[in-house]
Amino acid sequence: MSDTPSYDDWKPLADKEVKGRDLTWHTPEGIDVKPLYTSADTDGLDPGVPGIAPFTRGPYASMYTGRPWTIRQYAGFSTAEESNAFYRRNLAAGQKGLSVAFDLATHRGYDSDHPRVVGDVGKAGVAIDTVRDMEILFDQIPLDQMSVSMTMNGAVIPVMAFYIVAAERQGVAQDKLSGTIQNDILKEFMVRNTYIYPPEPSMRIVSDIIAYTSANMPKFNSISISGYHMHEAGATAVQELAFTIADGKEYAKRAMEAGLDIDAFAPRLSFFWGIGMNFFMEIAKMRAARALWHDVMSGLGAQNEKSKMLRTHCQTSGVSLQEQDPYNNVIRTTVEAMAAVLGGTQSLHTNALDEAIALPTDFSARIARNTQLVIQEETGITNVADPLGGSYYIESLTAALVEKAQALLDEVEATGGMTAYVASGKPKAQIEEAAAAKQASVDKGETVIVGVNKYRRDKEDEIDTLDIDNHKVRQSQIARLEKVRAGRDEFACKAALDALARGAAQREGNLLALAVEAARHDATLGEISTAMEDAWGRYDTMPKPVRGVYSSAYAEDDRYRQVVAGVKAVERRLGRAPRLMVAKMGQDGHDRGANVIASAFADMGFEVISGPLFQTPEETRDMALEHDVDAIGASSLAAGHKTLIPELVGLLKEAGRADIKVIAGGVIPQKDYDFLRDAGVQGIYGPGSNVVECAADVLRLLGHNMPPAGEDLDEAAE
Ligand code: MLC
Ligand code: 5AD
Repeated sequence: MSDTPSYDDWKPLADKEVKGRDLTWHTPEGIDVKPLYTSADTDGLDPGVPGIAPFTRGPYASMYTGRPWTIRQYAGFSTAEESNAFYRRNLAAGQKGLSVAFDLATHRGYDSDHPRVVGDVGKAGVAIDTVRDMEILFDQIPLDQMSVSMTMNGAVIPVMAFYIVAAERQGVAQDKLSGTIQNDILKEFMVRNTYIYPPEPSMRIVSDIIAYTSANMPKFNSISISGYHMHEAGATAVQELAFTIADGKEYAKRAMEAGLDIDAFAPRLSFFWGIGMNFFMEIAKMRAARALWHDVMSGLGAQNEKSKMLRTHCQTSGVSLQEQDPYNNVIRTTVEAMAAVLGGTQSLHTNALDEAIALPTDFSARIARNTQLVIQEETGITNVADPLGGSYYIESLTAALVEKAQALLDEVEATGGMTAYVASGKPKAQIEEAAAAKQASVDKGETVIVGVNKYRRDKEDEIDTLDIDNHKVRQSQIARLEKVRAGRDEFACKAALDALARGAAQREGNLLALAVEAARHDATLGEISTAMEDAWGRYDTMPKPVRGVYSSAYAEDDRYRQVVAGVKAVERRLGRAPRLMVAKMGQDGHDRGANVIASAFADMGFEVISGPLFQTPEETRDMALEHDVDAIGASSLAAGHKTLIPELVGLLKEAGRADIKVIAGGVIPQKDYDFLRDAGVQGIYGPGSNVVECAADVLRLLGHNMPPAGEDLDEAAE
């Protein structure tokens, strides 16, 4: 073998070709990827075979040669009737499993008639208030045959109870139910933000659900431990791996502390990854995760091999998709789906091409689904288990990720586990820092996004998007709520809710068992949530955006320095720095964009006031007046913009402060721009906006004459 050419034989040839340029790729994970891998890199790295510990190559022996992954498209919008019809159309066209997206009112434990959720009902998912809604959602879908995933974390107790009772009313016993409940609260406190209660009682909910399902629902996955949302919030692969595996370990430990045998529940713990454009990194991430989990569960004393076998769902990345030239998104999703499949996923959602603007239409959902059908049925990829196993690069990258993630896992462990680590705010700050660095790299054109910061079209074509009339959905939900309340045995319902409230306050009984009883008596989602909220309160946090990432990334950038000089000029005129409030109104907890804006504007010299999540327009107004801000940037990613932002503009006018400029950013379809401008919104920034240019625009709004990009810096200073 000694005469086989090696890396050292190759290196001088490559150096000559590229004239000595360094070809090492320094990844955001801190891995130095070489331009070539050879057999020398995989010495001692034989990953074994699929279906046998440590399962690096896949949980099942036959993998897709035996059964392909489940095509499971996440969906839900408007009413239960409309979502049910959408599900049935999709199942008829080749989808294999269901995955329910609930609206934000439901996520946060509010009935549709609650005053805080006027802008949210039916918008980002389906509105569910009672068992009746759940029955309609699954009408003509036999729950003993269809596996159902439900993405629910905050209001997980009422939603699970409604699902169980809706099945009962279909004649299906609990032990026949198969599916998954997300039930992953730790990542909510880090990135997704649809928590309701403080961390401690929230962790009790998680273990009560694990206890209930392991006793009564043997085919149901009690949790979907999710890295996806960290990925979407900007986490590197190492962060996503380490924090997610650490979350899983924490849940397992809590369940064991509650007296459960690890092998009774661990086979039904499942995972969920976000899959972005970094093709090989994502494949290696999924393989590394399986090896790490095997190790963690062995360490906790699991005996059953199934307890140590990581099974996962994947979703292609939403943030990687763009508003500009949206058909490029089909290509991106295909590449990401290939990574998920080559990484060995068990279940997959592929995003629709209109992702950056709205929820999928029938048209965009069909292309998204067909992306999977084509890979499954036309490419031959499913004919070999783990076809990339043994690749020098893949195996090296897998090992590098295991090593880096293990180091971060050790750090978490040294802090006392993930609950403590989350409470320290460290993981959230680390992820936000990675997100800000990534945004700066995109803004500077170092990270290329075709059609956005390179090859941008002069004029974009409009595409049809889904529009939901939330007022109409809300009216129909309120009508059904009234009907359900009028038809129930009020006395029995109240008794069941009281029992639940006692169970929550006194730490007795299983909360899900108590809620199932209340659901049988038609208690509403809001009532079940309130019964527990009365005992524990609602949890609030204040955002703490990171500082300094932009200023260091942009230290040498002329346009950035021009804007900084402009801010200084405004500061001289006002006698203080210009003040921007970054506001999040409604139940939309997506705060990556808001945090990036807050941190970049602060770095450029603005005084930034970050409003808390979940404000009403009144609360935003009050805070803006209290801090006497010059402008409010309202960030909206869940379609509440047409209701909440115009309301805020009106409230400022009423208060005699029409001078406070309101700008909007986030997922806002072009077709809504005129509506918002007519309502008095002075600037709108969709996905793909350059943050430095946004700041230049805000200065212009504040009356500062910013020279266009490229003009002389000294001129800009005054
Ligand atoms: C699978 N099986 C095989 C096999 N492959 N049997 C023989 N040979 C093979 N090759 C068997 C399995 O053992 C199992 O049976 C059955 O087939 C189904 O396979 P599975 O691997 O369990 O697949 P699935 O049922 O699809 O479950 C996948 C999962 C699950 C374990 C990852 O947790 C899941 O579906 N998760 C989806 C989560 C989701 O959709 N989340 C959306 C989040 S959206 P048995 O008998 O062993 O069960 C979101 C966005 C947001 O979060 O923020 O709102
Ligand atoms: N229907 C379909 N997809 C949805 N997503 C979120 N809500 C819905 C919904 N109601 C997808 C998007 C988003 C990710 C979190 O999930 O792709 O980016």
